[in-house]
Amino acid sequence: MNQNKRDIDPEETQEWLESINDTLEVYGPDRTQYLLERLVNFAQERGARLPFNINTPFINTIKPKDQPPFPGDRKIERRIKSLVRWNAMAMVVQANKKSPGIGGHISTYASAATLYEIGFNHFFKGPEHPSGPDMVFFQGHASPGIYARAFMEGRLTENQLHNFRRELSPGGGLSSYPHPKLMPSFWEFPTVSMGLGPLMAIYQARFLHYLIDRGMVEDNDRKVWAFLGDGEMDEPESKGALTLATREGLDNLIFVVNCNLQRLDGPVRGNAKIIQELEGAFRGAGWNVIKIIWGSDWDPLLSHEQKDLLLKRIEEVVDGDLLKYVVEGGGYIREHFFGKYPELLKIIENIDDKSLGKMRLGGHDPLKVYAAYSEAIQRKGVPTVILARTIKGYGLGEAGEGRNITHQQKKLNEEELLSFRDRFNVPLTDKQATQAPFFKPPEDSEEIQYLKNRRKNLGGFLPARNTETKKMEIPDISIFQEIMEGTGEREISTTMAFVRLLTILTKDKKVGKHIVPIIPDEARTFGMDPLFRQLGIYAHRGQLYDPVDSDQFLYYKEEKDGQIIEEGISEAGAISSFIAAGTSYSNHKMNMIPFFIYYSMFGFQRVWDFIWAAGDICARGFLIGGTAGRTTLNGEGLQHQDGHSHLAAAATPNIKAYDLAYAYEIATIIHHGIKEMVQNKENVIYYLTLENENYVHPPVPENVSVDIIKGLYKIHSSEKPILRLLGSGPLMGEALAAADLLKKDWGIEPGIWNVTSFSELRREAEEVERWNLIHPHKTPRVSHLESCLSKHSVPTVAVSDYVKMVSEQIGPYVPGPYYALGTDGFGRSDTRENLRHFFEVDRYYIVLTAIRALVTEGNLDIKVAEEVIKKYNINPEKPSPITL
Ligand SMILES: Cc1ncc(C[n+]2csc(CCOP(=O)(O)OP(=O)(O)O)c2C)c(N)n1
Ligand SMILES: [Mg+2]
Repeated sequence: MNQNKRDIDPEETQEWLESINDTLEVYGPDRTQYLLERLVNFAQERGARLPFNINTPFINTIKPKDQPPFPGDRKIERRIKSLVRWNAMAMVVQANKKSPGIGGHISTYASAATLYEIGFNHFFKGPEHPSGPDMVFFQGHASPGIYARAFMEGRLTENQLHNFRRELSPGGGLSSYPHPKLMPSFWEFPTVSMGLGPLMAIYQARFLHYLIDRGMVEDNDRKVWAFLGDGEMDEPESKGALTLATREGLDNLIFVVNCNLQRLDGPVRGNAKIIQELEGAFRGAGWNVIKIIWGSDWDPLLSHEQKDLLLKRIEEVVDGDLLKYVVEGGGYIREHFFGKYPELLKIIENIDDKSLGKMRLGGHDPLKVYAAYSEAIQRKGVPTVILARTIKGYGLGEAGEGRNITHQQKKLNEEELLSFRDRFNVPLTDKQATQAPFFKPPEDSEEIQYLKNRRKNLGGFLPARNTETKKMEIPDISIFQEIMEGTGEREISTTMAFVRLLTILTKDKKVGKHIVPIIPDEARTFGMDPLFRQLGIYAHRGQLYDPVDSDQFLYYKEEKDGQIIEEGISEAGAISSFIAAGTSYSNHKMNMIPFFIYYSMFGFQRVWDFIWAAGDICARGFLIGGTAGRTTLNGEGLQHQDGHSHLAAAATPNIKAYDLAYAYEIATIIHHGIKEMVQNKENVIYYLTLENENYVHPPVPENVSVDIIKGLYKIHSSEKPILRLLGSGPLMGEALAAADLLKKDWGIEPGIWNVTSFSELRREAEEVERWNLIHPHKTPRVSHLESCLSKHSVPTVAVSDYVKMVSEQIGPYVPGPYYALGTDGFGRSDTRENLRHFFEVDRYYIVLTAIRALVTEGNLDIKVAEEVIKKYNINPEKPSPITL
């Protein structure tokens, strides 16, 4: 509402308002909305350009008269909540007393307690609920409160609480934040990297629809709840898929944004109103927005005859003012908020300063929160966001309530502990309270009985992560026979080989339906478009139009039970779908095998934080980096050519990364990966880079599959071993060509090996070395690298289409001198041949490096190196690709 527009004809205004009022009373809100929209459209059609007003007044969305009755026992619920508050605070205070600096957060949960408690007591469905459990994303920094509740429920011991943030302590501890990896039967959704939670929650809700629409799970009205910080909403990921949520009709999704108006350093929006800004964004995206700003204490004021003036005053103030009111208290509020208009002072004349300072806000009022949740779970067709106004550090008083330092508050002095105890009536003596002990009422107390009973009715405790999955058979590797046999004369790329493999896999009776191909608008680049028709593109609404290519066999086929998730240009969205599908074994007790196929450069580099979270959440699946290799993807230039994703992959503990040269390697690795994920229930993610260079793929040699999986297998042995070449992925061809040149031009026959994974080789060698280090009296173990290469301590030249550090990973474990060639530096566009020369990874540089290595060993004269340079026209003045 534009407050600055003057009312030039109040009488006419009144008539309009009255007629709207009549409609509201007689026909209700739907008819009222219809009429208002008609009016606006009517005016717009006649040329009036009326800007869309995205905001509603800064008051609660649900009117007191529309609030449902509260079904709980408010007194007992308050006592339970107070004890959870106390224990959450005590956990952090104790942890920091024992080890100063260990961290933890008091203020986030203090602000969110009511939001969670209403959920726990009345809404969140647990694991034994007949409909299946809700999926709840808890705000990461609120973890002490969630632990404290689990303690009250008898699910965590006092000792575990003592070891909050001390996971290496005897008996184990509690992880700082929600980490399924670290507490696999407790936490389900990692949320603490801000922004990932909201996006992942949207895609979990969408994946639930996907499974329902494909007939793979029943529609049991399960909900996804995401509890988020208002500061967190500034992350681009947080708001990045809001329109997807409405487009997909995700009425199974509820966001609860804890609007305490503060983030870490200070106000989220000192000069404006974050709640209004978020309302605009969500409404604009089509969400159902429920604001709970003011608590019941405010209801009488907001229906007072001066309500319009009060509303005007409410609209005037900014969040910075609202925060000041929290800190300064009743007298200040009277003077500075109400005092601006003397008429407003009248409406609070019967409220003393103390009571004024304690007037409850919406997010701390169980009735308001209950009303909002009730509406949210019933709302059909659209997702709901609840914007709940709270106070950060609620109850901490002088120790931090609403203050700028509150986020970092980890210690309370004796006086502060006593006032916290008094504020929440915790039954502890002064002496006890000053020690900040944990407190749990006896098992037969009203409180414990009540909360257990509530959870029993709702299907058990949560968070609780499921680890049981329906069994699924997997096919024998023989289904990939044609791929293993090689391509004969035909030249194809590894990408084409993969697409063939995926086609075979999706047709398989055992696992076919469980394969989830996920593509961010790149299917045609990878030659995957034939799958559109064969598998269908998932679309919740089916295909409402006749596609432009409907007359063709391979048309763009969208359908309600389509299998392909075509994500559009959102790698962050696609990886979130991957995470949802890859955790289906836990969330839906059913294995789904996601293949996220993307432009390799826009994978790790762009969404590594999500990939890290995928490790935390124990997701399983395949990441397929297509058009990879800095010189193999040749025309696209600097921003496209990936030469370093394998470095990131190597540093991500649950990722098994492979850069593959031949079709049979792809079949071997993918089959093995499926076996690990489905049969062995291992939480692994495979990362495969595939390229678009065409060449002939040989048939699989005998007995190499185990070595392919380990990362290294032999292509060719030398009669007189003095040199070894290691080729990898698309540069295997250059390694083979270099071997031919070495033999033809210099009479040297190197041994040739194919590296499928530098990082797997490195990991195993490291583990073996570690074991040998701490078991000095046992027979030393031998790594795969050592068992393959230790017979001859000759120079090794390794080449890959990635930065040198990728192949250098194994350097320390390779016997003899080790030389790595790689593609360090920014990419550029040119022919493959020119690029490989530019990056000094082509056959000629391999030969030169090999010859030079033999010179250094004393096997050849330095003159030979000079001859190599001359013979192959290597320009000594050529600039380095790293500095250029
Ligand atoms: C991606 C990311 N950046 C920064 C942080 C550090 N951080 C932790 S909490 C916090 C402030 C959170 O504010 P808000 O989202 O409003 O939550 P509140 O505690 O106020 O409920 C920040 C910056 C983080 N966890 N993740
Ligand atoms: Mg906040």
